[in-house]
Amino acid sequence: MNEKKNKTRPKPSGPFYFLLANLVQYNEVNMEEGEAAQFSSSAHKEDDDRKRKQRDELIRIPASLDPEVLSQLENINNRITKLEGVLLLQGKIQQVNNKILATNGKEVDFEASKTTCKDVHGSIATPMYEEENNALLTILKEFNRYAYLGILEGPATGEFHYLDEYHYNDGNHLNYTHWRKNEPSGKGKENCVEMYTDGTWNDKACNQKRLTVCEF
Ligand SMILES: [Ca+2]
Repeated sequence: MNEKKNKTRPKPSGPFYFLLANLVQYNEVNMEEGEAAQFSSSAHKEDDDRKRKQRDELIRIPASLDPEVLSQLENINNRITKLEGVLLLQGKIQQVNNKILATNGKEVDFEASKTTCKDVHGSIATPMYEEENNALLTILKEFNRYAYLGILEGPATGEFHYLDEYHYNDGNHLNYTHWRKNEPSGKGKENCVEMYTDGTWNDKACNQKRLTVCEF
């Protein structure tokens, strides 16, 4: 077992932050378009600099200060919290740190798992801390199945890295591992990583059927 010390927490993620980011972007784009239209109707070129400055100032106003946007966000947040409560109550999701873990209950190979998660704007479960490993373990125990993790071997044999850039931390080195004794053992022939139903990890060929668990 090799557990390195945690370095940084993952960035905020999940449905609420996704919606927040989109709303902020939407509001800024609207302001930009409105101002741009105003510019095109202006015949006074000498005012351009002043108007551009005003425009820049307008764009810098955070959308989060708009009472209507704030009200919408609060409403969305309340509804998401209620939905999360229902899903937690039914044991459909695991919530840990800023992540939500969920499975569709299906067993497919690594590439298919990766695609399934990406299609729903998530990624394969990638435990970066012990508590995240435990949350995933809860799902695996419930289904009594192993699952692939969002970790791959390479480029060097015996070196493992996170699948996508969202998990990169200090380069792409793993900041947490939970290998079973004598693993990884594939010597370059087992490029994927699976979690057993005791929470330990094993490097494994990527073509096995494993439970798809995504994180959001
Ligand atoms: Ca192995």
